[in-house]
Amino acid sequence: MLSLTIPRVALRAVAPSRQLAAAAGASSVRFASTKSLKEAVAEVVPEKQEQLKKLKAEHADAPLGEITVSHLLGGMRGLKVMLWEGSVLDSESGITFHGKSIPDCQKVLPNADQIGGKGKEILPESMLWLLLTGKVPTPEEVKGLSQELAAKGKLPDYIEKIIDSLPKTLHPMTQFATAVAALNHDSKFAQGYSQGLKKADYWKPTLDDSIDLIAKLPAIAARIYYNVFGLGDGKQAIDSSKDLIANYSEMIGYGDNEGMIDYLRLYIAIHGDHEGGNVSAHTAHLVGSALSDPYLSYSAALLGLAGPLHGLANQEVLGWALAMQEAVGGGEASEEKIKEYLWSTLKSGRVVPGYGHAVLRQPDPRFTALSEFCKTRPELRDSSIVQLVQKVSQVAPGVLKEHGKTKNPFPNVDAASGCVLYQYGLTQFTYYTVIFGISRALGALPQLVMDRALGMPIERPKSMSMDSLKAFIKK
Ligand code: CMX
Repeated sequence: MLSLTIPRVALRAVAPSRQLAAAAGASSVRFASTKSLKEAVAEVVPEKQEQLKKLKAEHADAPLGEITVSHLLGGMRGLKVMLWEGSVLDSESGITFHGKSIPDCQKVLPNADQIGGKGKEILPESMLWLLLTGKVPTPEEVKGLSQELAAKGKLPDYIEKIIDSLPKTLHPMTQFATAVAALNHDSKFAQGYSQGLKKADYWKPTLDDSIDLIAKLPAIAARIYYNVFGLGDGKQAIDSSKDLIANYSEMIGYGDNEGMIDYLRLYIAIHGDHEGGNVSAHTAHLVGSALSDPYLSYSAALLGLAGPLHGLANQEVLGWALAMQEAVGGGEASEEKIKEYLWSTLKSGRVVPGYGHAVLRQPDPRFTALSEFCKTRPELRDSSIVQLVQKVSQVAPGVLKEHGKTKNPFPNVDAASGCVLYQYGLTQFTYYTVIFGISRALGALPQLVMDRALGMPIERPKSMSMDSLKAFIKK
């Protein structure tokens, strides 16, 4: 493969390979010649269409299990009724992204060091590429994507005005969903559809809109942070030589904090996709199945993410952990005191936030990855709240097992995510789910592209009333 050398300077977004080639000869970062994300997706689409055709032809009638009344009454747990290409969640081993575990991804997906920045954690751009194409991108491909996102990252004036007009007291997630929905003003998919776009081409403007939205999420999130908390610079200072999260960090006032920037990269990369059945991903897919454009579909997903049993749990965890810290002490708290606190939560009829999962039956590998990150940084190793959260993760499974209700007594990702943000000084926990919201687009939107490429139909499961259910069973 051809090898190029480019300087660490801003390159414009369009046709990154050509620009990198143009810049060849200058010193410092080496890349391999390659393609744009859109070209890479265009290669994958016919393969996926062929795979679907075969599946339909050869296995259309293969049973995938039995549907019982308890499925209908129990939130459809375990029912295999959705196609989702980006990731698969195994109850024992956890999430894999196109077959790759989080440690695999940490080994093979390009990081900031490899594209001329600073940082060792997975770049969200790399994860996005993997989720969309199933392929590991080269550093040059990631750099090109980073530049494309930077070029598309600035918000139109009307979006800034909409966010600025919202009351500061409105929850940041409601603000986030509002701004994302309003971006559909410029949707290429919606415009193309109204002008008679052919079905075979639906995926193309869906991809354009998706990339545009992913590019703008950090600026929306930063504007909300600035308005609600008066923090960050309130400008959209997007530097095309920087990756998505380096730019986001700059906008929220963490541009100089290497630990925080790399933590945000890891956090956002590994929260990106968790197969299709979770509330946010499923919502994007469902709303998108009505051919709503990516902005509307993802806005709806964000509103699902804002529920306390889903994404909002990371906000809940931190409030709960800080109250515990006050009651029992920090990292030095005794096991007995932690147990007592856990029991007091359970006896008051509340759930222990950050524990349990609808699918997982082991500790969440995302929790493990974030905990491992904490070990690599002295400012986190020495943090009282990080230490307390780690200690609780050893004590809580025993208490939850004894309590006997939850099917999974182990920590999920939300148990660990907030305490690191808190330690780095991002103490506004009503903002935490917004960061999750930047992330989930990495998985939900690629599936929307694939749904359109595969011509997936509008989703319309059958519902039943209790009377009709009874009559059906009698028959
Ligand atoms: N603390 C106390 N009780 C719990 C519990 C917890 N952490 N997790 C589950 N339970 C209870 C449930 O409330 C349920 O009780 P009821 O029978 O009285 O309704 C019982 O255990 C069985 O629930 P389950 O089958 O184990 O769990 P579900 O699939 O119904 O729910 C989840 C999964 C995540 C909503 C649940 O474990 C929970 O509420 N956890 C705390 C909130 C949380 O951390 N959410 C984040 C999840 C990750 C994510 O979506 O990002």
